[in-house]
Amino acid sequence: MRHRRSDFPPGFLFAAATSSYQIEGHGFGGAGETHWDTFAATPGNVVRAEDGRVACDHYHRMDADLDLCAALGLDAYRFSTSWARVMPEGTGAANPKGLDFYDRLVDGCLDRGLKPMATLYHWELPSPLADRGGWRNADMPDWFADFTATVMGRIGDRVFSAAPINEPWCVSWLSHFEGHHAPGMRDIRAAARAMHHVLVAHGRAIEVMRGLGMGNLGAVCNFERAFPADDSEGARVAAARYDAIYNRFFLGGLFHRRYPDLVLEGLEPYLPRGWQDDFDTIAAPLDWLGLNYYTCKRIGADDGPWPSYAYRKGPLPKTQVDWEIHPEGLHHFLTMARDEYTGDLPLLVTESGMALAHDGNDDARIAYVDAHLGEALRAIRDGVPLAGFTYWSLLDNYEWSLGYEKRFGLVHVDFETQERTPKASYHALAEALRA
Ligand code: IFM
Repeated sequence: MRHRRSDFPPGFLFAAATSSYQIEGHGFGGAGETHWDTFAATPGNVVRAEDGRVACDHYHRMDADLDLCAALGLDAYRFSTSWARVMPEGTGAANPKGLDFYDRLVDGCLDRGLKPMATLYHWELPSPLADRGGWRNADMPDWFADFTATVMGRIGDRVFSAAPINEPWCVSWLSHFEGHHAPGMRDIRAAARAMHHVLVAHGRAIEVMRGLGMGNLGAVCNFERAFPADDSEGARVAAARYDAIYNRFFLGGLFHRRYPDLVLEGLEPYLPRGWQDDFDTIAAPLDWLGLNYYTCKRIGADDGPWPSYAYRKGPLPKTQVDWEIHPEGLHHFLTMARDEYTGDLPLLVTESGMALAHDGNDDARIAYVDAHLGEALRAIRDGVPLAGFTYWSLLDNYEWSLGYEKRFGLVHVDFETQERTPKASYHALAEALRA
């Protein structure tokens, strides 16, 4: 790897990320059923109908996994807390084993000199809440606030940082408009409501955590560069609309107290009544913004109803999940966020990584990480207040509707034996961080 820790400013944080449902094993420790369990059990939704009941068995192997983080030389570990593990019914009584688990996880990080970076929600909605409409229900922010109080009441005194919701676009648009993630809906009204409620829930969680005296609170959004697929005016407009929905709706709410016109033109009739009054909650001041960035998309015009765009194939080399590799997009979003939304607020790359088939050669992943570190450095040189870089993911894990075969890990996981084997990228990153 060309880039090394010493190229970055002192105190710059290097981390790796995971999420609860993708690694823990939801069949263990009294976790409640989630909408991902039933989504996966429904034919056609997930490759081989795989689910997260066992996953990487991190529930029983937490110490070994944290040892891997420490041996890699990381400064921080980004994990998420499962709502269904902590509150199996979604509301009401907490599961003591679930709280104990996150308590041990945080202490396990601290014992190893790793800063625990918590995300409250990374997609495993308790089924009883899904039964009540999940993110479409206007009560979700209150339920989420209760969950926040419960879990952060236990670990909030020791986490280094916290963010309420990972990737609001996935929670709402991907899951309620495109139907690719649980609950698998394809409905514009459901999507509009979910997009708004997710942001209100974010704001309520921030309020609760501030009330507990916690600091270093942020938001984690995902970004995809949108290129017009051709030179036509139709493609230009379609790409701008894609960019507004994906990259600007959530930032607009969080930092400008409004939603982009290019999104309201399609979604406004479907937003919940009184949505304009929620921006005091949504735009509660933050201490940082986290950016998850992986790829770009080619967007063409489409004759169908709003948003009237269609995906086209792009020319760049692709990862195992067929995503184009476009490292410059990371610099684009770091500067765009700073210039148009966040100003001096610290930014963090909270996810960057690639899926690569396991055939023993990990060179492409090493090159991917190196190129993205290079773009992060270029942004720092251009004055972006970037404070850290997080690789997704520490372990091969459950890649949602794609099941277990898409391998994002620095560490190979044999899902038959649960044996962990650090890959060449793990060793290359360890070397870069040591140097
Ligand atoms: O695996 C996911 C993760 O859950 C959220 N961000 C993107 C990753 C790769 O698809």
